[in-house]
Formats: sequence, structure tokens, C-alpha cells
Amino acid sequence: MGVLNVTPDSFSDGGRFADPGRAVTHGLALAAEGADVIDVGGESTRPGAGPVDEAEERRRVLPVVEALAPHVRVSIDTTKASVAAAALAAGATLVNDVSASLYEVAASAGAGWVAMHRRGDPRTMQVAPAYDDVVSEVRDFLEARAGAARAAGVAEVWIDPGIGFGKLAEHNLRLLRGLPTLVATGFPVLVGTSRKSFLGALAGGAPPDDRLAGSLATAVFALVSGAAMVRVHDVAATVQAARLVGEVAA
Ligand code: PMM
Repeated sequence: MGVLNVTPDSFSDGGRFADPGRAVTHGLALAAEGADVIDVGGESTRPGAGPVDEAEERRRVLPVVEALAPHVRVSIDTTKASVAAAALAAGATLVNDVSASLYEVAASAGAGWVAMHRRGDPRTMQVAPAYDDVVSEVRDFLEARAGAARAAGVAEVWIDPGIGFGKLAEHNLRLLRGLPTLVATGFPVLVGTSRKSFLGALAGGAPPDDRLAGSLATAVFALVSGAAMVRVHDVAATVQAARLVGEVAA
């Protein structure tokens, strides 16, 4: 899954693809590099980000979804039911839902749905997150949401531990180590570590543009641990690394 943030303020690529023409060109390039899905988002989820007005979010994402959908599978990264529904009508076939609440929208459109775990909203999520057992708490939450989505009629349900969403570096590492526990639920697992701040912290304070090594290492680790998809900014490098490790392990 290639990340396409059509926002002026995302933490790693904010502003670069705010223009729809440039966003479409970048999305097509990610598909050519080997992405199976392009994840279009119009609202930044970076820690501290404020909400985006619904009409503005639609204005950002819809032209991009419409232009990409004939060429590659498109997911819509949103927490708003109306934006998800409009993006599905424009050709998206997967709802990437960091709020884990929009399965009814996916059900009524016959689309797939990703349930991601998070604590709090972007403004509050990094304020002293605490868990007794982060892996089982995240697993229990995702299993319940995924079960509800299945019961509501969603045929394609994914689960995602939500790396960095209300988690300290230590929680992110536990969740990566605990991926087999999520895989054992039987739902396909999606993991997004790409350029996230815990990678910077573990690499001596590396800024987002200097986190490729950590992004590749953790993406491949997730795949080897049984994840069915990884959400990444650097598609070509990730495809190359994943294929290479696939050859080694074959
Ligand atoms: N991370 C971000 C945004 N959306 N969706 C899923 N399913 N999983 C994630 O880990 C995830 C996400 C934040 O990263 P970005 O600002 O680089 O898009």
C-alpha cells in the first residue's frame, strides 16, 4: 500500500502532493513501482494535527481518487463517513479507517474495510499512553471491531495495530514483536511503520526523510511475521527489500 497524502501538513510528506495533478502523478508512479493499493488521505493524522472541514477534505481527495481508480486499487484514508462514501462512489474500493468505526459505509458500498487501533485523537494520542498488555488489548479491540464489520456484511476486513497512534516506542516494538498474535485472529494484517517517529528515536533522532533504513527493516520484519500488507511511502525500495528477503527465505 503506497501512501498518498493530499494534505498541506502531513508529518513526512506534507505539502508535496497538495496539488491534485501532482498527487495523481505520484500515485501512478507508486503503482508503477509495485504498489497494489494507493491510500489517498486528505486529513493529516500526525500527532497534534487538528480536524479538517468535511467539504475541504472531499475537495482534496475526490479528484485524486477519481483519476487513479481506473488504473490502480484505491483506498480512502478518512475518519468521516461522508468522505468515505463519496470516495467509494468515485472509485475507491477500500476504506482505511483509523477510527475503526466506518464499517457500515463499507458494507453498504460492498467495499473492503481496514480497522486500525488508536488511543485518543491526533491532538491527544501521544499524551502519556499506557497499557497493561498492549498486544492483547489491541488484539481484543481489533477482533471485536472486525467481527462487527463481518456481521454487518463486510466481506473484506483488515486489522492494523496502528503503530504510533497513542503508543510509545516501547509499545510499537511490542506490537511489532506481537504480530503473530494479530495474524492468529485470521484477519489479514496491515502494518504502517513508514517514516514514523519511533524509528527516528531509535536511530539517534533521524528526521522523517532519513528513516528509510528503519522503514524498510520494519516493513520486511512485519511481512516476515505474517502481515499481509505494509503501508509505505517508499514503494520501490520496499518492494525490492521484500522480494529479496522472500528469495532468501524461499
Ligand atoms: N498511519 C498513518 C495514516 N494512516 N492508516 C493505517 N491503516 N495504518 C497506519 O499506520 C497509518 C494510517 C500516519 O502516517 P502518514 O501521516 O505518513 O500517512
